Amino acid sequence: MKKWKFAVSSANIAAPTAPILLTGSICDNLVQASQLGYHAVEVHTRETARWDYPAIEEVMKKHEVGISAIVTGKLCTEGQVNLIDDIPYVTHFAMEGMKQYIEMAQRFKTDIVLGWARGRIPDKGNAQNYLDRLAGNLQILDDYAGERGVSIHLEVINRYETNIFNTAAETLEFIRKNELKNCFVHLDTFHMGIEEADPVAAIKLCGDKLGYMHFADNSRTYPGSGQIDFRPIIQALDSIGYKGYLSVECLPKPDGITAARMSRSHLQNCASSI
Ligand code: LER
Ligand code: MN
Repeated sequence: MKKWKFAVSSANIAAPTAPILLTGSICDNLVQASQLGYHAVEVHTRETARWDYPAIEEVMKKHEVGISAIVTGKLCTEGQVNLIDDIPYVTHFAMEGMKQYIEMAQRFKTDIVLGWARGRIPDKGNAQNYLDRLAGNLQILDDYAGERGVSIHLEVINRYETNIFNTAAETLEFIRKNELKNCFVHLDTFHMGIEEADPVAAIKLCGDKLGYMHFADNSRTYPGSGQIDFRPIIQALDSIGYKGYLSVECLPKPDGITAARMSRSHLQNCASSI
């Protein structure tokens, strides 16, 4: 049976409405994740975080736990910048922030997730102009990441949160058309439930361009609490030879630790039964 790698979302601090399960210092989150049977934490952080790298690396080694990805959403939600803004200094600072995340990921030997920080096309905007701006900026970041051995996972997010990359097909097409060698599709079972007619087909369509996976149930509570059957999803990941993490990113209900525990055991049971 294939051994899957499991990760869990974490941050130093998070609103109860955010899909973050472990909160606290990065070292405490790493230890907690390991005790809950996870192989890694996914770190949602500001680009400016000043980590004590040697101390963190020591905890990672001692507890045999890694970092699955650095998530860049706070650059947008807190930093208020994005990669397609009409105001040049806003876009400039978004680019600088993304480069800082790439350097952080290089140091942690991991990858980055690009979600909301890509921006949103204004309601009356010419979509192609914004997509061209995004392509130009992503080409620069793609090179910057490639030189540092880092991949950029473009998260496919539902229409109520953004209007760029709502489906796997659209994201894959953008990556291929713009020859982004270090960019990959990142799917999330919660968003797929809203946007993909057939989540299994979406995974298979991505094939070796699928870089990262988020797991939550249909109402975004922990996997196993709702209607999604995760077995065909994991089976599809197996069929495309997916080597990445199964990363749990769901609401901390009834609380983060319980949700992390329930997710881990449900996904393991699903994986074991395929
Ligand atoms: C982030 O991974 C995500 O899925 C978005 O919905 C922002 O929470
Ligand atoms: Mn997600």
